Amino acid sequence: MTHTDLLSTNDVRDRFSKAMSAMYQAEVPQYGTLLELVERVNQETLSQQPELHRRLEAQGELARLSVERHGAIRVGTAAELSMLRRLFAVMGMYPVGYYDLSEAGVPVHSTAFRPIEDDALAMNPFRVFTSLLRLELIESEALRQRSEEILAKRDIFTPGARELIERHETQGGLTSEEADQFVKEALETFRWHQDATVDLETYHALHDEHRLIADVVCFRGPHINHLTPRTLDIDEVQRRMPEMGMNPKAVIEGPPRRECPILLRQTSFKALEESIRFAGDAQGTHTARFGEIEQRGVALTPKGRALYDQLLTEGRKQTAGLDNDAHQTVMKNVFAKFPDNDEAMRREALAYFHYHLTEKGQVAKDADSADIDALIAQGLVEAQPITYEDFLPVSAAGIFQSNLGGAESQAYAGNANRDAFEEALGAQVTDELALYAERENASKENVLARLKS
Ligand code: OOG
Ligand code: NI
Repeated sequence: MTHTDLLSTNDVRDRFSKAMSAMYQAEVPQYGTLLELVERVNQETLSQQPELHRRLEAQGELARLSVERHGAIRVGTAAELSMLRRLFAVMGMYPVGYYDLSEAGVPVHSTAFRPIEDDALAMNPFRVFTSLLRLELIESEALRQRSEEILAKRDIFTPGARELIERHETQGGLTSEEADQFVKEALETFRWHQDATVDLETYHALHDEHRLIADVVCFRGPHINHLTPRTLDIDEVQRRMPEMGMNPKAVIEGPPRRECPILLRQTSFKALEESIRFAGDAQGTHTARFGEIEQRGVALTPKGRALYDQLLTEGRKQTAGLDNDAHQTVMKNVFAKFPDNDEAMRREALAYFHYHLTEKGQVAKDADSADIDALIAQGLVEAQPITYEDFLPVSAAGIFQSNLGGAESQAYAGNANRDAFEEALGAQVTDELALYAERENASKENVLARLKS
């Protein structure tokens, strides 16, 4: 087989994300309604803000807007997680970032499988937030054992998916026909099952320990629990959700609305109660699946992130129990300390930027400075914000909580254990901040080299 017969991993991911979206829209019709609303608000925002339209187009962000999605799944064992790592690699998705959610009372730790290279992100940035249940945090010894036994009996992958993952590994990719088959087989892992693998009593016992444990342990596979389109105006989508029959979570997570968006803002419509047939034929319900939206802004440097974390903590002390409007007002006041223009964020090294030559810079020869600030001042170089491609642990915990039935859970004393996560994964997770720093540096070196020649 020649190399050219093989499809690029970007194309496999693109096919998969579209198939996943179609499956989820068929499974959860409200998700289709959410997509419609987001599309409408995005179009309105673009026509009301021609400058934003121009900028997104110039940055190559417009084309990917409508394919922009992430999803989330939760698995129960190390074997499941490490096989998922191999499955996502077929689609050019690699584990980036470690997220500890135990501190927020959710007994999981997580990573995001996502594309890494610029061109891959630009083509289709589909990511899957993937959590591993931490059975060691479950207090009841009996329930922990019972969970382990149940999980040991299931295989969440089809034989066909396993075979095609191996073929990808030995062949260095898949042909177009193999990729279509792979997408079909891989989707089976993420499908919803209306029948649980356990009886109602076991479900209740696990559910009473933590709703999330029941969600991971009692089913045949890690059903996709939400998908997430990208919006240009999350406040407007949140406001209009009820008009379209959706019940939004109480508040938008993350930073407040700004002129220059930072990191990530998220909200969701709340998980639906769905009927389930339990072993022994008892009927019951389970609440797991929802729809989410995200609005992405610039990636922050460690310094910017420290300021974000500090202000978030400060804000959260004042927002308990507030409705979204009051919550956002508090956050806006607290975040007044975070400079709200690109140039200030760049000068103060709070955020990452991609440098490129302006039209004037492209024809300039032998620029007499190697100082990027001077070159910007001379109009030879321009800096564009680099979009944040990752997640936020406090926001993720908020999303989990509101879709697990609301009530805040107590923090687990267990806390972060990145080593254990990586051992289960069978690989190290890539540090997300290092990726942004590399992209910024490479762009800087590139413009300096081109101006010298
Ligand atoms: C994942 C919640 C986190 C996000 O966007 O922060 C998440 C889950 O509920 O499994 O998806
Ligand atoms: Ni999400």
